[in-house]
Amino acid sequence: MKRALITGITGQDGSYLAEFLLKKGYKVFGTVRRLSTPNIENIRGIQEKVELLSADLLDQSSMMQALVAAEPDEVYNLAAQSFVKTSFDQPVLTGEFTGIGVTRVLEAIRSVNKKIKFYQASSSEMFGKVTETPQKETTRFYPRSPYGVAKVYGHYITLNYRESYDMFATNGILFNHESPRRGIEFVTRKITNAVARISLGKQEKLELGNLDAKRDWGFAGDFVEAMWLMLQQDKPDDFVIGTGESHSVAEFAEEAFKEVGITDFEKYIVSNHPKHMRPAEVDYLIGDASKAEKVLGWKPKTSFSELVSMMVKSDLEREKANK
Ligand code: NDP
Ligand code: GDR
Repeated sequence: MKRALITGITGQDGSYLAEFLLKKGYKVFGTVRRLSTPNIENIRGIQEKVELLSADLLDQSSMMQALVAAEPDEVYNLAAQSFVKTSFDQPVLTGEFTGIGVTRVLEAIRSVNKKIKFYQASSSEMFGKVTETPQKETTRFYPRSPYGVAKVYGHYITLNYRESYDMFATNGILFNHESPRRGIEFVTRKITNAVARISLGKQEKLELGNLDAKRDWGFAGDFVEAMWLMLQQDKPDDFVIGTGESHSVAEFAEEAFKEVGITDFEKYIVSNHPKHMRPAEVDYLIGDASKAEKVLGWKPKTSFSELVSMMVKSDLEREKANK
């Protein structure tokens, strides 16, 4: 039986990946950090099937102990401060979690067992102010936020450990992926949650920032399969994962409101709200995942409209239950 350790198992991707690996017959371990109210909502359904270990990306020895306890064949480093807007408010902490944290995990692997395969959650935010469209593995990085800069560090330190210590260290450069488990602060979930509430008469307006930003949005459940496939290869490498389709925030909102029969959606939206504007914006991202298709045999399964519909339906159910 293969063994995997997931940092960030309580997050959106961690929970989908854990479910995916359990189905593949893995013994799954996940790290959780000490919080006053542990965030276990996403893994409630599989809590008895996974083993949770206490570890924090800020604490080197806890990462080492987690590796010693789990004895994993594969480590998926999904933990991070992952909200771009917050990275402008907490740039140093974001660097610690999202950047240096990667080195802590790599160092722990190097000390405990160099044969462990490592996956790093790199991001399309590294392309930032894009120098080429669509973006692929060779596209130059030009990050536009402390988060993006920290991810570039994480990306290159992963590459460096691959080359310096002959470790199986792989970067998955994933474009935005969403789901009903997406944190409520991210724009997609913020919209689908508001759409559900507005249609039920619980909310009047939706405050958003820049409606013109365009993203390549896929479904998280599809994307975790690509993470696993990357670690099943003979050699470590870097892969872009995206859908090859891009939509604006306004288009996402239009589609989501349509799902509940509202067509004049603009009247519910307050745009360019200063609270949600960023000091530097990423305007337009679209991924070219042809290398992943060729080498990994990976393709997205869920369309944009299926994704939006799934998220709106889930929020409607949740809001109806939350009287
Ligand atoms: P989430 O924000 O949903 O999850 C982040 C996870 O990291 C949570 O489990 C959180 O734990 C954990 N975490 C945060 N800080 C620490 C810390 N100091 N020590 C240990 N654990 C910590 O992110 P996603 O699931 O959306 O993303 C997973 C990874 O992929 C992240 O690295 C993200 O940056 C990256 N990424 C995501 C993309 C996306 O579109 N979703 C696209 C490209 C990359 P807790 O529950 O305690 O808060
Ligand atoms: P992003 O996701 O920054 O792409 O990072 P987010 O959903 O936060 O923003 C997407 C775009 O929408 C615009 N926007 C708003 N965003 C939020 N959150 N709230 C708003 O009210 C709002 N209005 C407009 C933003 O300006 C932006 O252009 C996500 C995270 O998951 C990262 O961890 C990951 O690496 C990247 O995706 C790929």
